[in-house]
Amino acid sequence: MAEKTLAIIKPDAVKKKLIGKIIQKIEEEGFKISGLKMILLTKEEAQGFYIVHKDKHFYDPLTDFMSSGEILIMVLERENTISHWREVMGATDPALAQPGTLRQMYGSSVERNATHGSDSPQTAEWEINYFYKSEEK
Ligand code: IDP
Ligand code: MG
Repeated sequence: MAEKTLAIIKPDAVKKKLIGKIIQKIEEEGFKISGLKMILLTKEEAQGFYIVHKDKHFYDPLTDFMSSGEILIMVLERENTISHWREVMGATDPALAQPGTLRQMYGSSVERNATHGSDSPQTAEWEINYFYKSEEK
């Protein structure tokens, strides 16, 4: 079974009408999109999703941002899904991301960096379960 990752198009990129360009890149990179939905997180849901960062200085503004507008949630699959998606996104800070990466092209700050990707198989499983609970799965 192919490795899965959770990918998110964040509120900044949705507002900038970048959904089409980002999904085009996802398909060109050989990912299969095996789940996709648009949702608006509550502050509490954003806090739950980013609970690993609860002690970081950016937790409160980050969870405000992530609940500030609709986001597109996707489950992606291919070979080396997790590492390849993180490569396609680029570094967390768009200013440090390689040319041609999604965050370099579409991010505007370390917080508003257009996309999310899981960082390990364990995290991917937890994150996918967070958004695709029980009967929906
Ligand atoms: P990642 O998204 O590249 O895995 P993480 O360190 O897991 O990066 O951070 C989660 C998210 O928190 C980032 O994508 C970004 O939106 C935000 N973030 C990370 N570091 C900072 C920071 O120093 N200032 C503001 N926001 C940050
Ligand atoms: Mg992370």
